[in-house]
Amino acid sequence: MTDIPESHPRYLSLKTREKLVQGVEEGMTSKAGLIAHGRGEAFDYLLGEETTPFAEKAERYALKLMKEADNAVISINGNVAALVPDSIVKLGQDLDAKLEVNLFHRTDKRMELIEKKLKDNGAEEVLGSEPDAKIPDLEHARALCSEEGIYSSDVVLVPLEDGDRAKALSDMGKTVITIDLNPLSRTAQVSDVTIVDNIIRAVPNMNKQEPLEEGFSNHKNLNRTLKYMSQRLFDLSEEL
Ligand code: PTJ
Repeated sequence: MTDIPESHPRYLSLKTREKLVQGVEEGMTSKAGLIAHGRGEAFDYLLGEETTPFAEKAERYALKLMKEADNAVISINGNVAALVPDSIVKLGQDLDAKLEVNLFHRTDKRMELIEKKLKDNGAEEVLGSEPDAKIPDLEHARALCSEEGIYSSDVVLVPLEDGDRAKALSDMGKTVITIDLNPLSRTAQVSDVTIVDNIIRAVPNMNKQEPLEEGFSNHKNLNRTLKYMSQRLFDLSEEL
């Protein structure tokens, strides 16, 4: 890994990139994962690289839904495994949620490496490598899932998800929660709870927060997030 001095003004951002590059080198993260992250970074700039009050509210509402679920499942892909392997395992344990590896660019090798990464970080059971069910209306590999996990889940957390699959899960009647820095992505738009935050902040935050007990409207929350981004751009332009 490139040795990045802690004094570098973009230290955290560069370290995060390095984790993904390492994930690719180890074979866990897809090359497309690097592109996806770059897009996420651009949106994070608009948020000021901070968790907004709207993201925090969505995170806390997600905790409530997952706690109350009969079968909560967290879907893990190559970016999630590279960026937050420890805190996502902890979240699963705290919420009694199952972990399932579910990949867009699926190969047996990647499935195996991601499962190992999660187990190295304390996960006892990781679903996904022996799929016995399919998400309806999706082409072959992306549809593969486990009957006891994603297929029968009532609440599913799908961080950094493909819009098609998020929609298919929603069409199955599941409550879909996503973490996605792009509030305009198809996933962000079709989910029941959209956490517009960087996963490197969102998951550790969720480990610390209490479930939200007041009402929540995803539509209003997304709307406020977009206004927040627009206002921030406006304020920045005024400073120039
Ligand atoms: O490991 P795989 O094969 O399952 O592939 C995973 C990726 C992420 C490559 C795949 O699902 C993909 O191509 O996703 P998309 O369609 O590019 O969507 C990813 C979304 O996540 C985009 O809207 C990004 O803005 C957002 N995103 C990227 N990095 C982060 C993020 N959101 C939160 N935190 C991030 N660090």
